[in-house]
This record gives sequence, structure tokens and C-alpha cells, in this order.
Amino acid sequence: MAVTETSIPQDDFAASTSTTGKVAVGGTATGEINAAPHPKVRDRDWFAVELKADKTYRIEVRGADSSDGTLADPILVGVYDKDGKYIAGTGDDNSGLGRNALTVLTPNAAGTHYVAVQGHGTATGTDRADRLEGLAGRTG
Ligand SMILES: [Ca+2]
Ligand SMILES: [Ca+2]
Repeated sequence: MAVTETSIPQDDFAASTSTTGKVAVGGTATGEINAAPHPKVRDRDWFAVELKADKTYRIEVRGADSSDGTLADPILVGVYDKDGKYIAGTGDDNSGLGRNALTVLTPNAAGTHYVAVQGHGTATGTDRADRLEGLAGRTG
């Protein structure tokens, strides 16, 4: 057998709580789903966002269908809490415009949350950008 180290070349954001990606509520952030060396090593980018408890947030991951980047089919892998724990039911594929992903979340606790983004299928090596928008929270 053989074991070699592999990683996603020139990845812009990590898929962990140490990511440097962030987005403000009401703002947007742009990332790139980078080409991966193997289909089992798919790029996944996390964006930190500060959320309040008991507000409801709409989180969209946009791509080519809304002219917000070149990523054809964005996936919102899910929202993770401050400890990097997946919040059940937050993943989405196509609830937004076209193949854009959209989820609605009312956090149980205030603080940093992480939105995880990836593309559908295997990375091809072409430039594929994703865009993420956290709209202003509203009561209820
Ligand atoms: Ca990336
Ligand atoms: Ca999608």
C-alpha cells in the first residue's frame, strides 16, 4: 500500500472553524469552489457569520443561475454552530432560484455560525465561484 498527502490546491477557504471566510448579515461573500485532486476530495468552503438567537435568517448560496458567479449548481452543505457541529436540517441543494441553494434558520444560540458551501458533482478544474448572502434577520 501507499499513503501520500493530498490537498486541494490554492483553496481560498478552509472547511473548518478556522476558515478566514466570513459574511455579514445583509452582505455577501464570494468564494471559489476549487478543483480537487480526486472526486472523494471535494472542495468545501466555510463562511463565518454572526447570528442572534431567536431571529430568523435566510441564507442563500448563489451561482450561475442568478448571474452571481460561475458555479453551475451550488450546494449549501449545512450550517454549523460555533463548535463546528452540524445543525440538523440546514442543508439544501435547489430551494433557491434555479439551482441555487437556500435555507432558513432560527438559531438556538447567538454567536458565530458557519455556512458550508460546495459544488455539485466533481470539480472540473475550471473556475467556479459561489456567492453567499445572509439577509437581514427578522423576528419570528
Ligand atoms: Ca475553495
Ligand atoms: Ca444546487
